[in-house]
Amino acid sequence: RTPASGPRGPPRLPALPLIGSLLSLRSPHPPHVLFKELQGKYGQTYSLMMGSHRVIIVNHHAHAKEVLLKKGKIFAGRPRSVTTDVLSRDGKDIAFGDYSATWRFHRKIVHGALCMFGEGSASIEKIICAEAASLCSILSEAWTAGLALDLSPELTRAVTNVICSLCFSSSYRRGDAEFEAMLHYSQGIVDTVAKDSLVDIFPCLQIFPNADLRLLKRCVSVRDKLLQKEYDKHKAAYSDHVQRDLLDALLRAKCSAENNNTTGINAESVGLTDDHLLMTVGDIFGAGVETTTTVMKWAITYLIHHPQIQSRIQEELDSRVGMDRSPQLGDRGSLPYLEATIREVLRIRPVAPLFIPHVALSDTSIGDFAVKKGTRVVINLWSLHHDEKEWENPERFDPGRFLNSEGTGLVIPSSSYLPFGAGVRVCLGEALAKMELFLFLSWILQRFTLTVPSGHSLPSLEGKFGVVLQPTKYKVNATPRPGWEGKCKACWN
Ligand code: HEM
Ligand code: PLO
Repeated sequence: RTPASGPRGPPRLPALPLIGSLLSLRSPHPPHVLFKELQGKYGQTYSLMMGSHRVIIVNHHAHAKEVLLKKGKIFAGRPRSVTTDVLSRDGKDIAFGDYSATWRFHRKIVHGALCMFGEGSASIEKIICAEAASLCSILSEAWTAGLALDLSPELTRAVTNVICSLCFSSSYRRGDAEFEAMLHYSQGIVDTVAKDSLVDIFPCLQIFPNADLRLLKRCVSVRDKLLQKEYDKHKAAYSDHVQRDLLDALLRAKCSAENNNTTGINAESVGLTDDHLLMTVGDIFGAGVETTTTVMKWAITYLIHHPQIQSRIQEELDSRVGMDRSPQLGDRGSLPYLEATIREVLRIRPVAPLFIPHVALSDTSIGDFAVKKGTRVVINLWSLHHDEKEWENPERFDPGRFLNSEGTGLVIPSSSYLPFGAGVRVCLGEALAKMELFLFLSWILQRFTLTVPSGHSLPSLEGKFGVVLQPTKYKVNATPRPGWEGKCKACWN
């Protein structure tokens, strides 16, 4: 650094030629792995150009925490992109919406509504347990019929029904046509949205027909019709006195802003338009389904790879819960090995390995590096969770890392662990996701042992990069554990 030139930005990757190879979909590595490797050459924090945008990649926890916590408000912006604009009607949602008074207001309402149904609430626990029971009876039916199952649609339906209850007070039955449509559109969105496709790198390309963008628009329009149908039903049934779900909570906030002339808050000015409400509930619905389902799939994938970890969880369940009742949230404290396993799954395969990009809202700095207003910042959670200085043998799946030396209590052994982000943009669904992961996994493992059918190879641990990092499809045998084979259906609850 020289006094004449002032503080410098982070090391830069050569611009265009490299970007061509870096982000083209033909690159052999997914972006999070490549960005981790590039540290060797450019250091932990470096910058590159994506089209005309400068992007800083942060690979170390100290800088990540400066961005998320210490300077959380400065880095609370979100970039706009063609695909996220299609998904969120130009950022009228929480996840892809820029930092603003409207955004803060929406986050507050959703946060309040989720807390109301959240931790400690008996009703959400009941909803999750009912879905866990139904999931287990499907596994049992498949076993009786001698079938191996792709668990993905079953897990998705269980998780979807929890979020459907919270958002809309509704649920889907097996084979429901609307649910099948939802599975299809949501996968289409996951495959295309926010992907480093050419459309996002070179926004001018949107004027050309593009297969990804066409698919995304088709899927978003199916989703929007479903959301609109729920919205219309809720509007028709709306009453000031009853608040059944998140959509009611949002409508109530809208109505009270519309009827309140005294405070100067009006519905339009705080952003409580129909579009905002729809996009917000669409976010919670989409995030609620895709994230938790993905973690469940990763957890099962790793348990199949590590039968000894699976049986240790089962021993813990047998000794602390037994066979005469089902696990409940109150058991969380007495099942540390299961909790440690969930933590380890979230470490080794982070759902959102690059988070959603943040944007600097004013000139600022990261460590000694100057950062200009408008710069995009990508936190590479993959690097944080696979940092060899913080985690011994980071690719080894070892829940024991999160236990104290006696194996009796939970610890977070490194500050390089941020599965839900932190600060102003921290995940809104952390508490809900943790309840679901705990209850679904404990119910399943109390009753079944999961394996791949004989002759099948173990599922891949690599994952498919997208807005969420998903495991690939495979079939599972769920064999009832001793004592559970003959139990009648009613006893499964
Ligand atoms: C944001 C992780 C489940 C709603 C995020 C972020 C991460 C994350 C890493 C981005 C933070 C950032 O950009 O700085 C996870 C994981 C989940 C999970 C690992 C499951 C295990 C959920 C659920 C919901 C949810 C169940 C909804 C109920 C959101 C929303 C945001 C978000 C709305 C955007 C927040 C904002 O931009 O202000 N989540 N999430 N998430 N999550 Fe989650
Ligand atoms: C998942 C597909 C849905 O159809 C739409 C949707 C909405 C919100 C997104 C979510 C998708 C993927 C995971 C995201 C979430 C908002 C926050 C969450 C990006 C695209 C994470 C992990 O950051």
